Amino acid sequence: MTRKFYITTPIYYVNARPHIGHAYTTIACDTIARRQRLLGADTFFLTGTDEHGQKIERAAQAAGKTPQQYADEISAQFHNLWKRMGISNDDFIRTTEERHIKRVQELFRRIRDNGYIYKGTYTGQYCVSCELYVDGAQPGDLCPTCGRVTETVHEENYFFKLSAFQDKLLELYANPEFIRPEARRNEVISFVRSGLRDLSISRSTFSWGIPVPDDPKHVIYVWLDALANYLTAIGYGSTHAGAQEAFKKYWPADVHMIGKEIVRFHCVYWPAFLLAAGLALPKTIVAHGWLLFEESKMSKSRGNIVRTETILDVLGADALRYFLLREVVFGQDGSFSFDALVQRYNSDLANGLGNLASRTLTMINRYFKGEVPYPSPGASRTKEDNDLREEAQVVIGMCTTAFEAFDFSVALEEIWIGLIAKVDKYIVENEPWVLGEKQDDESRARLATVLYTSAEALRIATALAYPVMPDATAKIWAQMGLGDIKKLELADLTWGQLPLGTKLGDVYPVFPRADKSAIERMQQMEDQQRSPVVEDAKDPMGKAPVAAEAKTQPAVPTPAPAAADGRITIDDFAKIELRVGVVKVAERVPKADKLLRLEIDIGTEVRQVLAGIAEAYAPEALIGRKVVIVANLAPRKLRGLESNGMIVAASLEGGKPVLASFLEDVPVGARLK
Ligand code: ME8
Repeated sequence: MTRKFYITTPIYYVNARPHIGHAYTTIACDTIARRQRLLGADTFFLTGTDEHGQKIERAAQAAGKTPQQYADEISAQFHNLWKRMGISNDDFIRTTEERHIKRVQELFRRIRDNGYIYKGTYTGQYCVSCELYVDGAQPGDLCPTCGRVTETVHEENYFFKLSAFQDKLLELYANPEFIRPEARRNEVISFVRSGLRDLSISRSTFSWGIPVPDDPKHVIYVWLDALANYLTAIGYGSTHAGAQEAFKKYWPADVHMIGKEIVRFHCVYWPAFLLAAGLALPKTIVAHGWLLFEESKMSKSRGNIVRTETILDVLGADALRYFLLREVVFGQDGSFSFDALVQRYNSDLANGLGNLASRTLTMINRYFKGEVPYPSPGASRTKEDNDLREEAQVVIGMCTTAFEAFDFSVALEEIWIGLIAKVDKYIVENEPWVLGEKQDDESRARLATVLYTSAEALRIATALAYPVMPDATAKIWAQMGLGDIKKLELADLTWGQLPLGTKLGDVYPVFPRADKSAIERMQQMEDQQRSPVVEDAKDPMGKAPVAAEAKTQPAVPTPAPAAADGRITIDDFAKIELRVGVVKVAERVPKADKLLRLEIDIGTEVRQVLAGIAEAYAPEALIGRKVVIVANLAPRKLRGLESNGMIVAASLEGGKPVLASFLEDVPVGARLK
């Protein structure tokens, strides 16, 4: 029987236009869904919009629209954006759809019939922006999640017996797979251990929501309404046989992917609702971090959002997908900047995968009339040929493990550093362009092996990168004459499957290099859109005290006096920021014998550094090597190129530099002190 796989994004509130924070969750899910399809799973990928509640009602009012008109407009923006980005969702649910409304009412009835709902009076504080009851808060207190002022609510409500589930929930969290990563799991465990109070699950002072069955003065609490989408979209509560089948097949969800700020709703309330309804629990809830822009969470009320469309217009969807998954360590916060985006695009896509594809395929066109050449038999292969083959096999395994653990950045690092950089080096060392000029049989045979080996490694890198960059990899696949990449059977991917004699398709560059004007263009497009205010007058939720994440000015310490013998103090040393970086790109600087131009990833960004080490190190040998860089050195220009940092090296007699390195493995970005 075919294995099923059901994955969901959160459904997005329709009070804000989509930005790249939303795209981030959607891209991560799309990547997993595409990978699962290639692995043969019957995959269902769900996303949609969250349209009820006081927050949306007020936002619509402020915009002079009915809530439905307002929700229709913004929901369509999300829908259209995902279409434009080629997101492969199987359904898009809106909580204002009839199918959802009826099925949520059914869920409410079931929980009530099971004895977990009672009527009472709620008096306390409520955060409209998070749609969260803030237990224990006093009038005037701020929401602990978003920092906005809470409002006092006093109303008759239906309550859910959340307190009855404390022990069951704690038992559930004993399974480390249930909440990932571990930091979030610990957070939830400590929240639940501190005691759970019953939860109000209806509101009666506004009407934009789903009426409580048999008591329409109340609307169902928007989080119960929204969370239920994961059930209703696949047919829960339907009377149609087809929908019931689908529900039986897909529930429980394999992965709920969410941002870290909505962990409590998904990991405490949601499993408790499901337990109360007697339904199975999702297998894994994965929480990712935030995308930061200008050092705080990208969000509408801060006015610091970056629109996805801007990046699509200038660099395309695959560039954004690659950047977000490669740059941000999944589970942690990560910064977004246009500079870093363009640097990564050029170094990893234009110079990396794009360049590998175009040079390998162009040489096959030139030297073998566009047909994949026959390599020499195994016995005559060199150690380098065999090494590359083995490395490719290792990368297939490592990449699989990393994707399965949601370590997207590690999976991509494996492909780029573990494989693409090594093929580049292999090509440079084997100089197929020199072999191609010779006519003797031995050179021809070697050329065939070198180009076959490079093409086979390219095929494997392309297959592994497909879930992250579906569009560009599909083009490379077609250029290689391999047909439709969606038909690839990923579970069987192994060295040696490239059919000999395959006729290549048309070869053209997939990632044209971006110049500096790309950054300016994107910045201009955003500046025109962005509102300069922090408290958005049009945003009824705009009471966000930015201070919640604003930085306080550090106190300036009095410097300790320097020693009279010229030694420096620890404070002087602390001024030098030494960091571990990894070399991504290395090339000679034309007409400068000693200089190499390096692009070095230091964890938070990729830096261009010029280093006078060309006489001691071949550029190819440096790719993937960890180095130490002085990260806070003022930039300077050498040969017209800006150098942003300095590599640390010992200088031997005669001036030969030797790069500082480590015996143990050290993470990129680590600070030396
Ligand atoms: O929370 N960085 O919707 P939402 C990373 N409707 N991810 C971000 C982000 C950022 N700066 N900003 C938003 C809701 N997100 C509810 C969910 S589910 C039953 C109901 C992502 O539109 C993040 O994944 O406020 C967050 O969880 C999601 O957008 C939804 O945000």
